[in-house]
This record gives sequence, C-alpha cells and structure tokens, in this order.
Amino acid sequence: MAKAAKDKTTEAFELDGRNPETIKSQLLLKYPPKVARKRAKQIVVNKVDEDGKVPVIGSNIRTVPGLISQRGCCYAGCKGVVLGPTRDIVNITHGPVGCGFYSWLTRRNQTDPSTTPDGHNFITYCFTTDMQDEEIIFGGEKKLAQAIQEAYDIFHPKAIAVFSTCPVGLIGDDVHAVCREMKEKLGINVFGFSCEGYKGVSQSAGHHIANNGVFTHVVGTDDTVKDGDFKINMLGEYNIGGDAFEIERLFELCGFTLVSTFSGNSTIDAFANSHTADLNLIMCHRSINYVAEMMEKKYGVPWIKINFIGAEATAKSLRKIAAYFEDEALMARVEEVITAELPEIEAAAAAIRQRTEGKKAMLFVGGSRAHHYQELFAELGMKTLSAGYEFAHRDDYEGRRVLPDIKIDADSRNIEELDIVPDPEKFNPRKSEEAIKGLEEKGVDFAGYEGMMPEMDNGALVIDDISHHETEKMIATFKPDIFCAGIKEKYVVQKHGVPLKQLHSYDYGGPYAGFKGALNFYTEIDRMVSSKVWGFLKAPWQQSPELAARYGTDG
Ligand code: CFM
Repeated sequence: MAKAAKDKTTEAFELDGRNPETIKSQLLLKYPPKVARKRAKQIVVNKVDEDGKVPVIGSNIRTVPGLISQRGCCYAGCKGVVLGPTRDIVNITHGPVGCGFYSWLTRRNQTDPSTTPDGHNFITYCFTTDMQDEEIIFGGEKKLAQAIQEAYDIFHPKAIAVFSTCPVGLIGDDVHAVCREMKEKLGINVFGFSCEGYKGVSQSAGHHIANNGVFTHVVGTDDTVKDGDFKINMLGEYNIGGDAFEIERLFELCGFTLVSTFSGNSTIDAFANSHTADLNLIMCHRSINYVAEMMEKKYGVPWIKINFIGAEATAKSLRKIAAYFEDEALMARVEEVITAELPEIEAAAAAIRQRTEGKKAMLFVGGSRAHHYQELFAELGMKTLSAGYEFAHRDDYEGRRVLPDIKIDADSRNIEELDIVPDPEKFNPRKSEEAIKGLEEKGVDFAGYEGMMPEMDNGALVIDDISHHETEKMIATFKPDIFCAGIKEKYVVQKHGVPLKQLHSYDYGGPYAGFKGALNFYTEIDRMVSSKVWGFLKAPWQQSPELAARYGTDG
C-alpha cells in the first residue's frame, strides 16, 4: 500500500504540525462534562503498535441527543442500503410517504435490467402505503394487504418485500402475518422486515435485519448450478454510480463467474442460488458480513475481504481471488488483465500527483468508504489527516481481531442473531482444512478484515460519529484541501471555502471502483483541489467584522 511510513517509536505524535491530543481537547471544550466524557471515547489519536494493534475506539453507541449527527436510521439501512438496489423485488415502505420518498434512488444505485429476460426493474418506482392518521389510530394491516395486492396486480413481480417504519412498530402492525397471508394468496415470495427507524443506534441495525431476512427468506431456495468456472459472490457492493459495472467488466475479463451480488445490479433469483458459489468476496464489511458468516456456517462457502477502491487495491484483490482457486491458467489471465490496464492508470496518477501531492483530506462517511477511499488519496500522494465512520463497529476500525472483546449492550442485543447450523444436505466445505492452511500461508486471509486504523498514520485523528460542531472545528483548524462526506454536510463545508466530495452518492460522478473508476476519481479530485474558486470565497463575518462580534465565529 502506498501509505506514508509509520513512525512506531515516538510517543508524542504530530498532525500537520499540531499536537493531536490538544486538538482533541479543543473539540471537546464546549461540551457539558458528561457529553465530553462520552465523546472522548469516540475521538482517538491513532497509534499502531508493532503487532498492528490500535487503541480502542467507542463506536456503535447512541448519539447524544442534541448533537447533530451524520447518521441515518435502521429503516434506511435495511430498505435503502441492502434491499434497495435489487431491481425485481417490489419494495413497499409501510409508513408515511416521506420515508419511502427520501429513500428512493437518492443513493444513485444503478442497475441493468437488459441482462434478465423479464426486464423487470422496479427501482424507478417509489412504493409506499402512505399511512395516514386513520391507520395510525385503527391499524395499517388492511391498507398494507391492499397495497401488496395492488402491486401484484399491476406489476406481477417475482417477490414483494415490506419495510416497517417507526409508526408501524409503535402501533404494533404485524407485517409478517400480512406477508405470510399474501404469500399464500398470491403464490409469490412475500416477506417483511421489522426495521423500524428507531431500532438500534443507526442504519447498521438495518443492515443486520436485512441480512437476516434475505438469508431466511431467499438464499438457498434455488439449487440450480450455473455454468461457468470460478464461481464467486460479490457481497457489500451496491453499484453506486456504476461501480458494479466496472467490477463486473474486470471479473469477465479475468474469467470469474459472478453468481450474485449483494446487492448492486442484483436480482432475487441470483440471491436464491448464491449458496452455489465457491467463494464470497466482501467489499463493504460493515453492511454484509452477517450473510457471509451465515453462508459459511450453513453451506460451507468461505469468504475473503477484498477492495476494489484504488488501482493497487484492485490488482491485489484480483490476484487474491485467483490465488484462492489455485488454477495456473486463471492466475496467468489475471496477470494479463492487470498488465493491460494498470500502467495507464498509474501513469495518470503520476501526472496528476504533481498537483495533488501533499494535499490534505478528511473522510467522514458510512461504515467502509472512509477507509477504502484513503487508498485513492494515497495514490494521488494526498494525506488523510482525519477520518471516521458514521456507524461502523469496533471491528471496522480496529480489525476483526477485537471481535471477542466487543461488549454486547442493550441496543445491540435488541437486534436478532440467527442461530445457524450446517444444512444437513447442502453443507459442503469448499476447501479442506489443509488447503485453507496452505492458502493462508500464501497470504489469502480467510474471514479477516484488518480495519481502518492499522492502515492510518500514527497521530491521525479517528473520529466516530463526528458531530457538526467537531466538523466545523476540524475544518477551522486544519483547512483541509478536500472534505469527504454526504449531502447533509456538503454546503455547510463548502461555505467554509473547502470543497466537499460526496462519497455516498458520488455527487454526479462515478464509477470510482476498479481501474477505470480510479481514473475517474483522480480526475475529479484534481479538478476539485486545484480549483481557485475556493480562495475567492469570503464568509459573511469575514466581509463584515461586526457580524463576528454579534454571532461569534467559533461555532
Ligand atoms: Fe457499506 Fe455502502 Fe458504506 Fe453502507 Fe451507507 Fe453507501 Fe456509505 Mo452511504 S453499505 S457502509 S450504509 S459502503 S449508503 S453504499 S455510501 S453510508 S460508506
């Protein structure tokens, strides 16, 4: 990895000429003591020891009410993130119209219906029961059954899924009973999710609920074995801005057979026979590791962590998949693909680097991209001063090695853990224990994820669930050349004279995955950090000092 060398000896670290511990205390200064104590556990000065161990970071814990958080809700994680990109399931939001409307395609997940014969594509529609006062008072089950019937009559889909919003849980509608009833009546797969927005502490709870639901109701229901060699599933890739198309292009060139993707450019039939693949690849560990774990236990499909964000990371990941299959011809073909594509990308990075070298980035997003995108910035010679996730867990920061140490609190206990056992007929370990050991010796690390912090520089500030106040302080202190977050943060940050790149929806761009995607990203970042326009921007208080006196300027 093209990261700056880590200084593992010094005790007091420096961050862009400042003491990161001092910065941390400044971020906490304005909070009441109890809030400051809580936030202090979620703001950590990175320190990687000899064995790659890092300090403990507080994460996956409740946001203090009153702090402006970037987080979303459980419903968003289930309906919007995991199930939203599947084109041929009619996804009905059971709830007020806003929940359905605001989770409708704003994430820019794309799909290609031309590859399935029925051409079904329902993601361009927004389905909702549009709950009114009457349903809140007398119950919404009847209206839900009607909505399912109506969707069936109009579209004749293979499957219908129902997503519960906050009021559904509060009034106690039994969506699962309605789904069972309608499944019997219509003869298609109808299933529901109890993913009420208030469940858990963030959208992370929704990921888990979605994983459980798809695994229970869909995975393993079709045993048809697809033609093709080297069968893989791509887990945790959602085809934002066309990322999956670029990854699929590379898979095809290399000769891998993609059985299913969870869930970018996906179909329900692909989920149904995903257990016939021989290897699971995890891109976004946070949102989908549950499916990988359950598939391994029930069907014997092992998983490896890969990353297609960054040109070097893409090459490394392709090699890792080929190594797993232990096939000489496959490995040779992968090398050919890399040799044909990588040099052009590296040359582009080298040319752009002359303008981007040494520039400073901050990334606060989601549960995986704040880590993965540091690769692309490193390829441009840019330094990540500070990064953090919105809703990831300790394992995404510190690596899966800390899994046994994670304390289960009341909020996480609230989310069901399915008890999975090997399937009496379909369990089939794809590799023997010796083969796994042999591969591990060759560097194929099974069921492993090192997390974000071991790959960051010592002294970098890692901030979980960053608040608006802390965001403004960080910007005022470091004046980064680029700040990466989402639409809620975009214009506030840009009003500070700092360009913001949306790493959720990619603004209007993408793909950023794979080789071609890396090139797109370099070009975009070059344009953003080299633009002179930000220097001309003056905030109102800079133009009229009397405003500064009236409102104060330090947020
Ligand atoms: Fe995974 Fe995602 Fe992300 Fe995520 Fe998300 Fe997303 Fe994200 Mo927005 S599944 S954790 S819940 S990579 S929608 S495609 S960009 S916050 S970093």
